[in-house]
Amino acid sequence: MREFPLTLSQFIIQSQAAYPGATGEFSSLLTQIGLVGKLIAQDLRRAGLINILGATGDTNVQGETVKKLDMIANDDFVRVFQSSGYVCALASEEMEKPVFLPGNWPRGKYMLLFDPLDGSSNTDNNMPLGAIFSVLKYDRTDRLPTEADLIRRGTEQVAAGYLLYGSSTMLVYTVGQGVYGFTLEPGIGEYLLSHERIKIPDKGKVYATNEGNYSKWSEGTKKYLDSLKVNDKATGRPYSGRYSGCLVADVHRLLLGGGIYLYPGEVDKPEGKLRLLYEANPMAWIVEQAGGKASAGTSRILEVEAKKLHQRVPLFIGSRHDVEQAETYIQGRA
Ligand code: AFP
Repeated sequence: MREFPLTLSQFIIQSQAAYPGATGEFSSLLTQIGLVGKLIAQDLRRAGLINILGATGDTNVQGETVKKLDMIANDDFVRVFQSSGYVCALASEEMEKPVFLPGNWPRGKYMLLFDPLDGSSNTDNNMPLGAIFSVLKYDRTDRLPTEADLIRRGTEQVAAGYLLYGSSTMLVYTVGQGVYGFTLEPGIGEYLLSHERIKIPDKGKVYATNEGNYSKWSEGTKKYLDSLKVNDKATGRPYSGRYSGCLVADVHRLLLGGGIYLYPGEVDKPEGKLRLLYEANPMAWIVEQAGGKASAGTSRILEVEAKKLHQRVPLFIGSRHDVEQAETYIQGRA
């Protein structure tokens, strides 16, 4: 009989069997993420042909120009999950306030936080894009959730993952039992298991960062990046620079090949650019589950105290050795 890789649904059902108490609601939530991925991948394949490129002229809560595809991706997430019956709250980079499903709507015990289109500056030039999601559980029955219920530490996530729209469309996620990657087979419209138990190399030879910001970094961060450029074969240096402008694409590369991605704080923006709840936390959990590390420079990302929904945080993420090296320089211990 032909050997066929497991589909996402088959894998989730098999994994669910390991949780006797599982209701299937959680499994279906992950399948719905896959649906959103198919919808956006479809739009991206034709982006140059249909009028969804260019900016809407609006700006999002971050004051960034919103490109049409950002809003299409955001609407796809909201539309799919509003009618799914699996969630009770949705929070997005593109929405100042969360969406709370009304009491009379089909609701579930999960809250979904997401960046619907990561790397949106790549929209017009056919470079990689992604989406990042984080799932929290809400099991109170005495009241509906509020914004405060969404603002939780990364250690409280029950699932985290990303969609990568690259040469192929991938869904990569963890529920705390390792990291699994699925590749969309467009011919049959199914995600097939392609990367089982992803393990990030303990040390890499690639760094991903926007060096245009170098002059705004702390002395420790500058010294760290300078150290990666020293010509010393014994320690595998110099590293190669690879930066796509899309966190998902850059971290995916590191997850498979090792290395470090850094978006440091800056002198006038110590909190950095990336958002804690729906970018750093989910990517941090995935990388830790793959054996890597994710730091804000002086603390573990997953333990950073969240205070605001769109809170920003510096991010150093990737191979354990590389992140620890970065921390040594940043903390002045090098
Ligand atoms: P956009 O989605 O606004 O393009 O931001 C993408 C991102 O959050 C992350 O995916 C990139 O690694 C980083 O920002 C790129 O930021 P710079 O353009 O400042 O390097």
